[in-house]
Amino acid sequence: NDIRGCSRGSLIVLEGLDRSGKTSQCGNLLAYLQGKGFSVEAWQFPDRSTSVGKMISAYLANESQLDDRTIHLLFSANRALMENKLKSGTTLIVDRYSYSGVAFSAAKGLNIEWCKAPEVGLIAPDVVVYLDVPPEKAAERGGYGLEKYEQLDFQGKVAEHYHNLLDSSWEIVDGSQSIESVERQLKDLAMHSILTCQRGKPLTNLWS
Ligand code: NYM
Repeated sequence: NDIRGCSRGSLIVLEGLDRSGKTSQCGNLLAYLQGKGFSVEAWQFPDRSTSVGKMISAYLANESQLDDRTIHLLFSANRALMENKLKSGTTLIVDRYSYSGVAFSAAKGLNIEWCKAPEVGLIAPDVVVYLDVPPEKAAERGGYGLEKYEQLDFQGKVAEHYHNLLDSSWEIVDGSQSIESVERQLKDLAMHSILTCQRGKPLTNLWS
């Protein structure tokens, strides 16, 4: 059996605090899987290229003001449907997903069930990798403080909400290790997930 054949792709999500290393690791994983000959794309939420994404970007840059519920719903509306891509055999590596939506909005005090509601029924990831970095350590990594939410006390609250959301299906990777070590673990997790999907693991939905 050619493991690169056209069964469905895997939905691999990376989550974590700001500056936890998600974006670089997504790039490395993409290159690795492409090198292996897989059909794979890297996506990122918020997707700032769309018109809704531009509103989100302006909000994060403190160039516009929106109330907490409105920005939550914009983040939600920004999450494109992935089903057709996955079914066509393409694996998606996604930098942030609904869990960011819930963790960041809940950290502002919004009701958790209300935060989940607009995304009930979205495709559930096959694997969620949480890059675990203490907020204090992430804050040392530079570039911090340029966007809304990038403050130590707020990130501490976000971390608490992530920890409330995670369940036994999440893979927690210690993001304080060397880049190479994190990379190795991500490759193994991704390969395992891709193979499981190719063997017929069904798609499921979020928050159900
Ligand atoms: N963010 C991201 C949310 O508050 N809700 C969401 O649904 C998503 C996807 O946007 N601080 C926040 C987390 C980040 C910020 O994301 C921008 P990034 O990955 O830094 O571009």
